[in-house]
Amino acid sequence: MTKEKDHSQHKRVKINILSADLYEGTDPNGMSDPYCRIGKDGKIGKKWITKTKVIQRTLKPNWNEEELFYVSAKKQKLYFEVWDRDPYFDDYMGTFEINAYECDKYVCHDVDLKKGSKVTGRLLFSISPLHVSPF
Ligand SMILES: [Ca+2]
Repeated sequence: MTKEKDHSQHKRVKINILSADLYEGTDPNGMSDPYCRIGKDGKIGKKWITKTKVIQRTLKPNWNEEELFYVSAKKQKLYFEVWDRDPYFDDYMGTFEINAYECDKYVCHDVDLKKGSKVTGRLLFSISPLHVSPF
């Protein structure tokens, strides 16, 4: 058994989580305090690898946060989840999933966020591949 990484099976991508337009607030004041997190596991509430800052009292958060990820041929998907920050239990607002391994050029995505089959808003982000240096 070797623990060396096979880089031919990995791809590095840069993601900029730009903004969202959420259709329904989850707080009593009709607003939310949204943040977006990214996971490699589709199960809600499970593993996540990064999250944006919380933007308070808005349904149109502007995050504009950049992150670098490795995606592998085995785990190709990234799940974007938007949550509303609450004092005790954050409210889940919607998900978008993408096969990040197929990314081979810069693309800006404007996509539906979904909670089950219901469209709960839109998410704007960009993704571009970074070539891994062999050195
Ligand atoms: Ca809240």
